Amino acid sequence: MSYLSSNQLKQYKDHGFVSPINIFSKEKAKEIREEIELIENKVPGELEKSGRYNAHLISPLLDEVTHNSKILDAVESLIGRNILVCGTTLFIKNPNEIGYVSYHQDAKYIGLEPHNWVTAWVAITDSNEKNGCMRMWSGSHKDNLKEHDEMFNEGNLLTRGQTVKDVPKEKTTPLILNAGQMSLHHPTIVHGSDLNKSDDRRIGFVIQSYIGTNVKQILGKNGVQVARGVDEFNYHEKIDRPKSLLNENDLKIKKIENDNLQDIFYKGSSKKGTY
Ligand SMILES: O=C(O)CCC(=O)C(=O)O
Repeated sequence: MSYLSSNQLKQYKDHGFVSPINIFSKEKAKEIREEIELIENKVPGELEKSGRYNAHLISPLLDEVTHNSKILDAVESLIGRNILVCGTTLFIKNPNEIGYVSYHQDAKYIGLEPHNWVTAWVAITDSNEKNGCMRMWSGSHKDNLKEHDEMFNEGNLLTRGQTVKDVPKEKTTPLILNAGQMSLHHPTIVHGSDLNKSDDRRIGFVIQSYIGTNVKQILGKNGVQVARGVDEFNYHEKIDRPKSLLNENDLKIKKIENDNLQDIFYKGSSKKGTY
């Protein structure tokens, strides 16, 4: 049985994404935002730059999101019943800051093979054209991996500013989400996002990614958690779920995981970017 409808499955197959999908209430999203902002206030810098990865390891509410049964039902429809959480990223764009994401394919630099995985972008605030929602180049997931230039440009939220050239921006689809909704996107779809021109933050919590247990990390190593089913391959080290908010040991685990991730993201690059 598939939890996504046949229309949603067709959307994913034809376009490379499914959106929007209702996950939790606006009130729940506000509670999660408050936990993120509490972490930012209590431990300044903890969620900045490379710290924005794997916040689910120190925040019980973000951990709850990664194991949310509605999200996992949708993910199961695309990658099967045995599901691992392989990492998360907070994509936060503050008002009046330069922050955008150049057009790229996740599969180009994330090291996860085969492509039996999917990325869930969960809106913690509303995400729309004014505040720089994601934009998808529909159907581009059907092509091979494309050349990416490394631009290292200021304000680019990607580590190396990986950029696919000649994307027809006027043809890209904005993924407009209310807080509490999510989109799912394919490993090879070309996507990016513009500046936040609103007067509030845009916060996306991205499970990047949910992987099938048959998926290997070919560029380094990632710790994982079993989200559903059984891991019959055991390719990855297992990491614990957080014991409490900002638990000292969990903070150390997050740091180790994020150092490993930086190694993956900078593999083969001669230069280090800002993130
Ligand atoms: O949040 C954004 O604007 C971009 C996120 C992204 O590139 C991704 O989730 O793969």
